[in-house]
Amino acid sequence: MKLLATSDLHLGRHSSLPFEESDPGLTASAQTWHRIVDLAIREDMDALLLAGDLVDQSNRFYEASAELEKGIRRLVDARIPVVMVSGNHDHEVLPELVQRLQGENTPSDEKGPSDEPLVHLLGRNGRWETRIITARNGEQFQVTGWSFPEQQSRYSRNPMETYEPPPQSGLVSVGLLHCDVNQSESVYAPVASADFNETGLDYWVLGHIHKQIVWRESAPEVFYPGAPHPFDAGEVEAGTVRVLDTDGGSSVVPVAPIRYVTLVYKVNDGPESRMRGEFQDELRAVAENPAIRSDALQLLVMTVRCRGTVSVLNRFMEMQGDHEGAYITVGEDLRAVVRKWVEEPQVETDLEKLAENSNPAGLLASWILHIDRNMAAGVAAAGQDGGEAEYPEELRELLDAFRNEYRTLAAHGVFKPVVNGGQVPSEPTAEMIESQFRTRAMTLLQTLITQAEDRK
Ligand SMILES: [Mn+2]
Repeated sequence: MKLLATSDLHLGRHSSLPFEESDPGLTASAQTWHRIVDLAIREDMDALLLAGDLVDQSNRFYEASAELEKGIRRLVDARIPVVMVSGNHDHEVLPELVQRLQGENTPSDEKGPSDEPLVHLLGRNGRWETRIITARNGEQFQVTGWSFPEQQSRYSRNPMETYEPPPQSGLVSVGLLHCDVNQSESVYAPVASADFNETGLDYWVLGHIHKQIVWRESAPEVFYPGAPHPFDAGEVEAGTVRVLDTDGGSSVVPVAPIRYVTLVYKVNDGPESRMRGEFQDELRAVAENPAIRSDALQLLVMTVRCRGTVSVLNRFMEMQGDHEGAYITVGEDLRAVVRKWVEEPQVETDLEKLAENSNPAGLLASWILHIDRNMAAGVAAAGQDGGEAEYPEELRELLDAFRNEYRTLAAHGVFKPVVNGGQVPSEPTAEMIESQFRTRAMTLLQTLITQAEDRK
């Protein structure tokens, strides 16, 4: 069996863009939802598993629910069962929707081999429930799920406390849960990753976190598939669904027409046309990345961290300045737009060697190396979902001071509104702090080196 797993569609919500977009459909998560339905039908998926927050709270009663219903009806017509639990955004609308579909959730053109419904909402009102489902290919499998109580968008207890392994059936078994893993203070059904270990199931499909996270590889395989449609620049890992092949491994399939990407770009000196050409080649390489590449992809929203010497960066940024907000053609049907340029000047020197000195330049060099190592290890965005990045005491203190400074400046409206669709976030991300601190440290280091050379 092939089971398509996803969550957190937040139908009704739009992706934020740095500039006016002529095609509003591109930013709507509904577009991605219909692509998921197309994929399920085209690739003969045997069931669709949905782990909550399908409809965004703020738009729940109107067109968003209608889009969900349209897609589910198409799946039902293709005889693909849909199994879901509700999350903290759709706890009110899903019961209503499933009720509406009841009685008509067998295919519209022909009656199925049995009267078994094809649309399932499991674990209503915070009670665990197990159902045996007949997949599209006729095979049976078992799903155990828990839904947010209808009246509650917040739930501070751990739903796994009341979990009981379902009776052994010999069938492939899946758990569905919208929950917050390893965040014990969360008000969105906090659970511990270890809670899934002895649950007797084959898979756990979790919802709530928008990036893909695999908590356990097998027996059971426990994962957040992540949101299939990204909403802002913080969601670089959203944009995919997961396909579980019960006869062997699972795979990640990109589905979103829009992706947010952070690119670390080394700017090389040269004639203007070559500098532009190299940048475009780099964007093509991003689009070819298998984690991103798909026929569905239409727009890359880029954060570009430019590296190079101060003079080269100045030239490159001057060139880009003439084209602020311009869409860049990357390929047929694919464009890119840069939401933010970050200048990260580098000195033509061996940082490792410089860091061996105990003078101010050596100290600056060692801090820059620390930041680079953490960024390379992907812990730059620490404090969101990941652990804290490891820094020496004095650097951590400086970064904290830098963060406070940012808050004060943001509160006084000092920053140009260039991110988040015209909003300056009042709270900087760890990544913002680290890269801005790095830029300042590098500029200072450059000054120290120039002064030392002048003295020679
Ligand atoms: Mn949620």
